[in-house]
Amino acid sequence: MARKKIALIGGGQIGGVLVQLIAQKQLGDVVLFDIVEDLPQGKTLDIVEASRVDLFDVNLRGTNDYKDIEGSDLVIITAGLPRKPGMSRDDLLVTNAKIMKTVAENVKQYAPNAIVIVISNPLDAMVTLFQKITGFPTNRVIGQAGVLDSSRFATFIAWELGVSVKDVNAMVLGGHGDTMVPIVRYANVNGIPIMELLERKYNDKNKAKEVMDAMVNRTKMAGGEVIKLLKTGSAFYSPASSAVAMSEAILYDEKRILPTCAFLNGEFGVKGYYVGVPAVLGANGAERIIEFKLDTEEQTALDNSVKAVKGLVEDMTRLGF
Ligand code: A3D
Repeated sequence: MARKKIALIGGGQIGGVLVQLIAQKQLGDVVLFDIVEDLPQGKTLDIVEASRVDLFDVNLRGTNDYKDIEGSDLVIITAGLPRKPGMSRDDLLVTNAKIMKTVAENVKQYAPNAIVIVISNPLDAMVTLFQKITGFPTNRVIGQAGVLDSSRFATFIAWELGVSVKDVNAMVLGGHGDTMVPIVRYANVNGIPIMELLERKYNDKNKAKEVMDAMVNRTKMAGGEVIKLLKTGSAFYSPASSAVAMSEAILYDEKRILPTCAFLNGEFGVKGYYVGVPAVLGANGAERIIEFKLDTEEQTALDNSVKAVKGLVEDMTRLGF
């Protein structure tokens, strides 16, 4: 079987880590595209020179020419500016929409059959724009946000309970903004509900709720917390890992259920918008949305998050994108 071809559009912080992870896992041959001359060539050269040490053997190529992404099976997009301290993801809308427009036009021309994972922010709007410009079927255009947001939530829960993060299952739905919706009711440690464990730990229902609320809030603000510490940009290791998990599910047709920014056709009461929901990821991209019943509070929170996504998409349309 021929190796898969993976194009990475954007050779910045996330793009670089993506190349390294994909190479180490030998998921396929990589073409790293960036508009900055020599940057993607330098990054791929640096990474491939570790191939003897890391024992991987795939082709890595840096380019400033879109033609080189021709025939890619998978495209991951990180082109665009990241946030700086004090900025919201929405502040990036105009700049990154302009960038996404050229990216989408070129991916449409050179990799018309690819499955595409968008990471650029504001995420939900950028996925929407990419799909609109390319006209690709919606199952082939998805966004990475929920895998990372859920992993952040799981990490905080593991620290709080003093258990291995490997045993924590927690999911975050909704748009990738401050209105995202960590689902507390189904969060568990190997099947045991988190709230029960917290109530046992504190022997106090109110205290348990207070602790959970703090973890939910930290999850929602987790991107900003990293930016404040880094000062020059936003998180890049964990977003790259998250996109790689989605890529593996797609390339190996794993049918994993991962929180994915996917196009909804009535699921969860949302029609015609990209929002974070659990989706089955396999060889055909987002093959199915997994719907489940939300309680009133969760549905209200999701509706509120969808409202924020709609607002952003409307702003983008008004601005001519
Ligand atoms: P950064 O290190 O600045 O890399 C972005 C790269 O895009 C740079 O190398 C630019 O040269 C390149 N670029 C700019 N314009 C173009 C263009 N027209 N065509 C191709 N490449 C171009 O940023 P980063 O890697 O840290 O972040 C990339 C994006 O991901 C930003 O928009 C972030 O906000 C976003 N992000 C998303 C998440 C999610 O979980 C959704 C998390 C973290 C960052």
